[in-house]
Amino acid sequence: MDTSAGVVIRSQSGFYHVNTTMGRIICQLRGKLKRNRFDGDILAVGDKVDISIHAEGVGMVEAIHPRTSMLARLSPTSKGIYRQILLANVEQIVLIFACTNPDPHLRMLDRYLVIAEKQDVPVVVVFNKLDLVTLHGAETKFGYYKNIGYPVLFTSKILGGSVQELKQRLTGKLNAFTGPSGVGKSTLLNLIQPGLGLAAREVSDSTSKGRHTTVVREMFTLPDGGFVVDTPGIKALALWDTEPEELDGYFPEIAPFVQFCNFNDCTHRMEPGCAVKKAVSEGSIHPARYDSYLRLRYGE
Ligand SMILES: Nc1nc2c(ncn2[C@@H]2O[C@H](COP(=O)(O)OP(=O)(O)OP(=O)(O)O)[C@@H](O)[C@H]2O)c(=O)[nH]1
Ligand SMILES: [Mg+2]
Ligand SMILES: [Zn+2]
Repeated sequence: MDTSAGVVIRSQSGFYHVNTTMGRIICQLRGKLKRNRFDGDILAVGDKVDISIHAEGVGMVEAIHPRTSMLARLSPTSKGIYRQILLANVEQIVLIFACTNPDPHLRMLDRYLVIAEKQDVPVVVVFNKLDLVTLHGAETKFGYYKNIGYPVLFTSKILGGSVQELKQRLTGKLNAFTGPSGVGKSTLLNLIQPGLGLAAREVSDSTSKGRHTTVVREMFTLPDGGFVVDTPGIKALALWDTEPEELDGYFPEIAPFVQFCNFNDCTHRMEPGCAVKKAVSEGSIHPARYDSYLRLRYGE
């Protein structure tokens, strides 16, 4: 019997397509890997695995390599909270929102950014549907993400905009495309590689109500190298295991000010001598970001 290492490129109802040097092998999970795991996905697209090959093109997943990162969300089920892994070992998160129609939910964008910062995964922020607004208007409204240090691209299926730059930024990496429904994720994938958006449409997740067994996830190969996985928007905040004090570090423009607060345990709300509040009033920290920070930290 042969053994091989590979990457999970497709997952559907307990069957995993694993890319190996011997081609694509369709695998199931060895029973021992399933034991005592009812609270979340055991294996996901992007996972690196060791497999045994039993017949032509068919095998078993024997071991899962430790993950370097993951994009996940928490779904409530009748048995409790289930951790659904949208993409394991993600190397870049592409956050797509529309300039308008639908208007971007920037607090949701900030939550994604925190998830990415926590895992040290680079992000590209894309505002699509530029044709429905003016570039000047879009830059005034959303440009502050650039000042924080995130790459911000404005795109449009009609005008193009920064579609080519987006394509270049995807090259050579395992990318997660994510963002709310209707913002143009599939459309952008089609612009990058005709046919990709259509393929991705089939995997877009309409079962966001906590069912997770029927979802197909698949990794698509990009023309110039690299991969992209279209993932559903995360409505529920999947910020497990995050201590409130940790948050400082996940807001790159807030973090540098914290050391200058008067009190070591400053909550950055009402203390005198709070350097964070001062930075907000002086314009170094955008008020909307400060608001997102407070909501994440104190649930306000
Ligand atoms: N005006 C305008 N409309 C766009 C643009 N990009 C996409 N659309 C339209 O927006 C709608 C949604 O586009 P999709 O690509 O299906 O959006 P999606 O993000 O893949 O949505 P889900 O698959 O539901 O998550 C479609 O009617 C598109 O034609 C754009 O740049 N400008
Ligand atoms: Mg889509
Ligand atoms: Zn403070």
